[in-house]
Amino acid sequence: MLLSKIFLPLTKDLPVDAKIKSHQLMLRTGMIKQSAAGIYSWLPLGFKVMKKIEAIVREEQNKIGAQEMLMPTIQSADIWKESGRYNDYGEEMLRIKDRQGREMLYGPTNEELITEIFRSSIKSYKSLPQMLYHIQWKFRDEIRPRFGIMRCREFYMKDAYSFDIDEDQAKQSYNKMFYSYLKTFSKLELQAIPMAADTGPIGGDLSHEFIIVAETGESNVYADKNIFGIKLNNYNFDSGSLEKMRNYFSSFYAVTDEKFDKENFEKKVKKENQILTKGIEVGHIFYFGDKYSKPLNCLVDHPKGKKVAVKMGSYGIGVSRLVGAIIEAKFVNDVMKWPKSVSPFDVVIIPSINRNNTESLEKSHKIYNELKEEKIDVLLDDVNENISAKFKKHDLIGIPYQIIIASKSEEDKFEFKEVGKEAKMLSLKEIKEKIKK
Ligand code: 5CA
Repeated sequence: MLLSKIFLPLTKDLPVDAKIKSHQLMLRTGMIKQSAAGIYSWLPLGFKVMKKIEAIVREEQNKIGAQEMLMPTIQSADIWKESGRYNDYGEEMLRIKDRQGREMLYGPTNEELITEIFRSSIKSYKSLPQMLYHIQWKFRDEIRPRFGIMRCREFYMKDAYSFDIDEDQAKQSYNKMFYSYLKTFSKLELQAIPMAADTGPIGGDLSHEFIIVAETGESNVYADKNIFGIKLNNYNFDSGSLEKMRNYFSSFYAVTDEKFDKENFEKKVKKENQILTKGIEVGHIFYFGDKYSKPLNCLVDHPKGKKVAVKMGSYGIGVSRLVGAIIEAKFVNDVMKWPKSVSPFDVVIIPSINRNNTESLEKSHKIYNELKEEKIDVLLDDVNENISAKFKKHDLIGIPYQIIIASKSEEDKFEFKEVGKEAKMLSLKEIKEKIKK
């Protein structure tokens, strides 16, 4: 695309009320625009990044056999009354009445709705296990929405739900999801550490938060530094190896505030390995057995004859929060570099343009067309401004590869730069290979 044509409302000023890097960068590069407290519109640049993150999340969910569906954002209060959470959820739930006076709500999560869908169609253990997910907007009337899309009221979440006949099988589903989360975050070039967590309003007795370390995170993190060095192998999906993998992670101390116990931390982790830092929660998984299936009467025939409540878990990833979390992790010394997997463009061409010389712009258009033919998603900065202003702007937009064209560039070699590295003179063929790798 041509930069002069796209909707990219860049601002030069540092937004006054944006306290953290990601919020500032997203406003300055026109990725989002606030429409009400804690509610944002996603403009083309931000939307493109979020959709790429969503695609990676989807791919990794599908790989473990989770099936995508879509539930509505508006739910009936009736099912929440059946589970007993309608009152418990408190003021975080946005409650609405329709014209007939029926009580509705904007879903903050979907345990009740998915259980209701499941109970009306699945009757036998023969149809188990099942794993369903959707990627949908949620609303939580947070008391203090802050940090832009990191803690907002309307946000985009992947939520998955597993259904199994007994606890052993359900733990296997939990472990698959645990593994899938590690894979997902590593594709996003993030190191997300699974930490034993409190279950809060979702409930249950087994839960992990996936946390990326960042000074601006809202969670306090206490961990053994060795957990950061674990290499993720390719595991088989047999129960033994996945359980071993989760136990291995769990053998290192890593918790957030609610689970922190100073005495235990000091006893289990050598002084030199103790890490006390802050982190951002990008995912959270729960096993809660029959907490919803029992009150909602979601029963299936057991092989031994009687009917039993299915054993369930739920698994969330903050898809919209991840956009901010990636910025917190990758925006260093005022220079942004998106991971290639989610960058809004593969490469940007930056010609040095001046009024008397259109040669570099013409050259740039030629390269632009050639790259497009190869299905490379390329941005051409055809805006008429000086080169140093352009560089400053691209420090923020964060496309990982730049091709810099000066009017006196050689015919067949171009200055190619990976952000954060030395520039090199390469042929177009070599550039294409680098980008596609
Ligand atoms: N039903 C469960 C799992 S599906 C659930 O709702 N879990 S959660 O409450 O932990 O949310 C899942 C993920 O959504 C969190 O890990 C976080 O990344 C994201 N999230 C939660 N609240 C917000 C918020 N206010 N703003 C942005 N993202 C949020």
